[in-house]
Formats: sequence, C-alpha cells, structure tokens
Amino acid sequence: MATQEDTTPAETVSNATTITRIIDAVAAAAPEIRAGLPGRRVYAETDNPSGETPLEADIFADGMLCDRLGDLPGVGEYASEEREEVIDTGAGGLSVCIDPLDGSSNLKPNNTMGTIVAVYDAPLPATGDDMVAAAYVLYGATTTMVVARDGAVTEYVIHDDGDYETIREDVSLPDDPTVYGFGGRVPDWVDDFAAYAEEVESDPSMKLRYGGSMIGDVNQVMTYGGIFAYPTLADAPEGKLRVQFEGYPVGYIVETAGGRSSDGEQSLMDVEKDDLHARTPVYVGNETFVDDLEAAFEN
Ligand code: P6P
Repeated sequence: MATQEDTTPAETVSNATTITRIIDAVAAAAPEIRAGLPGRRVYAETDNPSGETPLEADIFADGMLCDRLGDLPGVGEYASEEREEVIDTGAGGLSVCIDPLDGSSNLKPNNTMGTIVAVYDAPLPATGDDMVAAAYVLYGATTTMVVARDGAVTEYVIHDDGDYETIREDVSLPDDPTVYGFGGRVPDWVDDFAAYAEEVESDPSMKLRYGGSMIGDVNQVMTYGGIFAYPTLADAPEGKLRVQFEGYPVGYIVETAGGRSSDGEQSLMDVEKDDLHARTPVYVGNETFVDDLEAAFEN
C-alpha cells in the first residue's frame, strides 16, 4: 500500500525514503497516464534524442512524471528517453531515468506498454553499479508494477486511486521456463544470434511470446521464465534499447529475481557507455539461456 507521507525535512531524507517516494509517485501517476492515453495516439512534431518520433502520449507521460518526480526532495536529477539533456532539480540526491511509455507504438493496436524507472545514487549518465532501485509499470488488462530494491523483487497491482497492493513477493524466475521473445527481424539478426535463436525455437517446451513492447515481453519472462532478446542487428550494431533507460533497469530487475542479463558478452550491469542515450543489445532471462547465448557468441 502507499506509504505515509514522510514529514522529515528534505535535507535529511534518506535514500530509502526517497526510493519509496519515487515508487509512490510513479504508482500515483500510472492511472492518470493510463486515462490520458486515449486521444494521444498521434505523433509529436519533433523526434526524441534517439531519432524516434514519439507519440503525444509519450510527451504527456514524460511531462507528468518529470513534474512529480522532479519535485521530490532527494531527487537531484531527472532524465528521460524523450529529453536530450538531464534536468538538475537543484535538490541534490538520487538520479532518476525514465522511459515514460516504453512500447508506445502498441497504443494503436491496443497492446501492452509500460513505464520504466531507473534510480541511481550518482550523477547521470550513471553506471550499473550506481543503481539502487528499478521498477516498471505495465499497462495491460490491469495496471501492475514490478519493483526491485533491497535485493528483492515485488509485484503490485495499482488501483484506480494510485494506491498499490502486493500480489507477488520475492518474485523469482520459474525453474521450468517456457517463453521466448526476440526483437528485430530474422534477416537482420547477426549470424551468431540467428543460430542461437534457431536452437531456442527448436526446443519443444518453448513458446514464442513477442508483443513489441519490451516491458510486456520481459513481464512474460518474469512470469513464465525463458528469455527476452533485442539483439544486435545488421543495421543496429549497438542494438536498439537504451542502456540507462532500459538495459540497466531491466537487467537489475531480472538479476535480482535470480536470472541473468547480458549484452552478449557481460552482464548488462557491467556495460559502460558515456552517452546518456547510448544503446546496447539486451538479453535477459533464466541463467541457462543467457549462459548458452554467451557461449554461442564466444564460439
Ligand atoms: P521492434 C519499443 O519501441 C521498444 O523500444 C521496446 O519496448 C521493444 O522491445 C522494441 O522497441 C520493439 O522494437 O523493432 O520490434 O518494433
């Protein structure tokens, strides 16, 4: 459930309290973001820093989250996939990176999408070691939120009033994995990944689950076990997904849930890139799948 508002003066707010306030604020915003999606399916007029054209819905969600998170005592920096530069709130404290509406291209076909939250105890761009919490909201048939903090993953349902309730504690990837979701196109996959993908797809226990929104696809892996991959493509040698906004937080959540993450060679948490909007290949899932992937890429 949402916490009591802490009345401690801002200058003495602990990181733990700030993380709780960030999660509370994201949960409170979620129903309003969801309610604001209809009527915002049109493209905005300018591209984002990754060269993608956002929807009005992306801009709407980013504006709301920037206002609410940027106003929190203990949040010193706010960055978003939709903004070129980091916003310094002047308050000092933790840094928050937001993908306001991951998979917003799913709005028109009314499929899932999500909000990704990465919290770092360092100025941006941060490293994987700086991460202190990560979360995602999933706008599906219901609105749920998965939070990794203090060494554990918890899944919540978010009610219409923004209050949230635990539905799964100590979430861990199932030992009998059954789903895989691979982004990009088979002809664009580099050869190593194409061979690996063929091996996974030939496993009769594995089913394809790919919805085009990373958070929806990762939540399938968090629920049923398996692997999600957005690999290096012939025309995307660095991959498509962003390190600070997608790779680190999803890697942190899956590893906290007992799985593994990789960029093909190392844990996503060990990837180091100077650019706030740098990209990386993303592979997350059960340990055996990621170990096999790295072995395939080594040979
Ligand atoms: P494709 C959504 O745009 C996103 O950033 C991720 O959520 C998703 O995994 C990927 O891109 C989908 O990419 O090439 O399948 O449309």
